[in-house]
Amino acid sequence: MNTAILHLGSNLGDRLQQLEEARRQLQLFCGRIIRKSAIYETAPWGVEDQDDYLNQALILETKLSAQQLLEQTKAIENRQGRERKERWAARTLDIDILFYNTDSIQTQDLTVPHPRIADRRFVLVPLAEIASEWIHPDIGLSVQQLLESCGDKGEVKALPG
Ligand code: A4P
Ligand code: MG
Repeated sequence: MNTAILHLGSNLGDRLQQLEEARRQLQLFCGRIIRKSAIYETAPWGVEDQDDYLNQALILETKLSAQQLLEQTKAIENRQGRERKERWAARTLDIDILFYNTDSIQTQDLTVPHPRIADRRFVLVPLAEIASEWIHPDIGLSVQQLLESCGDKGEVKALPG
């Protein structure tokens, strides 16, 4: 069994419903969600002229390889109406693979750990809620340490409940 940590994002359409449907399809096609963070409302990062996101981090136990997991998560994004426009554009659903076991993977269509984890509070805050002691295999620091040294000041607030 493998452990993958995923990050979900949505800022188009019914954002809560998109995240819920993503979790349902992940359980159906990819494995078992063993932990999930709260859902956070976050200021858009990168391209700032767009609506706020909802973001959530998940720990998934899976029998899929990292490549198979990427294929399945892309299929889930596509079924949920994801359109690929310019980079960082608004989207119904984005599923990023943050970590896969302690692997470092670099192929044409997959980079793990996800390359921009350390720069983004909208990733680190939900991630620290469920995996604060997880060590970034390339940087050698824990998620909590990455959060403490992150210079991003973007707003990240947990939704109530
Ligand atoms: N890819 C490579 N590595 C991975 C990985 N570890 N996980 C490839 C997932 N995909 C990976 O992704 C482009 C390609 O990256 C894929 O074809 C896949 O093979 P995409 O989802 O089509 O495009 P994208 O998401 O626009 O690009 P990118 O560079 O992945 O953007 P990010 O880093 O996902 O950023 N602000 C807030 N507040 N919240 C957000 O969730 N998200 C983004 C997107 C920008 N700003 C945001 C948020
Ligand atoms: Mg993405």
